[in-house]
Amino acid sequence: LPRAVIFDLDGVVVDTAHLHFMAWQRLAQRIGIHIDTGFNEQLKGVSRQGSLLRILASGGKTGSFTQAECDAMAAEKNADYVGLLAGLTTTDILPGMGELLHTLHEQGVLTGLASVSQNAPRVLRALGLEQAFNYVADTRRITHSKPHPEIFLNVCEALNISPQHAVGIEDAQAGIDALRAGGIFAIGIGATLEGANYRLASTEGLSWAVIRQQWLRHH
Ligand code: B16
Ligand code: MG
Repeated sequence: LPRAVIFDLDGVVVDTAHLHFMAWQRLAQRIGIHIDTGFNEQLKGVSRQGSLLRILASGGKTGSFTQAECDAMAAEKNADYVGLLAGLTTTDILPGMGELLHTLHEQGVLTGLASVSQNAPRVLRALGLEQAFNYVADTRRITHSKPHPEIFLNVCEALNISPQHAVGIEDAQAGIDALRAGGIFAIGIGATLEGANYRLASTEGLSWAVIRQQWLRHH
């Protein structure tokens, strides 16, 4: 059986994608770029700077701003996003995820968090989950973003287990690709993900029993 379960944050433990989108949309609008919710799918799991570059590209504005202007825009979006996070409470934990974390601890299965969000500690605090993980990846120490496996391998190392003994849960294609590249059993949340070992439409059906069953089916 797996010895650790590694969670992505946004889209797996909590849904803040709509808040990221609101903040990006306001920023984009100010510089004359229109983005819609379909485009937002492409921003999931992508870092702050990476997201800004994709938005500029979508509006044909690649190279239109200096690095200082880009930094200012990213900071503006983040201030807006942090303001929106103020409304976040324990009721925003996605269905089943509080129970799953609880069961894993009971079963002695280690838990890790592999989020690229620099706001992850703040989000965990708002959800009352700051003590819920055995290890939370420190984004400042990660140099390659997903789909590179670095963040997941970093969590495995910190938990002192090999990737073959871990399960990862992701809602972004870049995240699934990162898990596969790292040799970690990948569970995908979302209908359109490719390459996951097992896929569910939402977190609702995800439990330790399901993880165990899928693990045994593949091992
Ligand atoms: P921040 P995850 C990701 O979180 C989000 O999916 C993505 O939309 C966001 O741009 C990224 O974090 C960076 O967030 O601006 O707060 O550092 O899915 O890796 O938990
Ligand atoms: Mg995510």
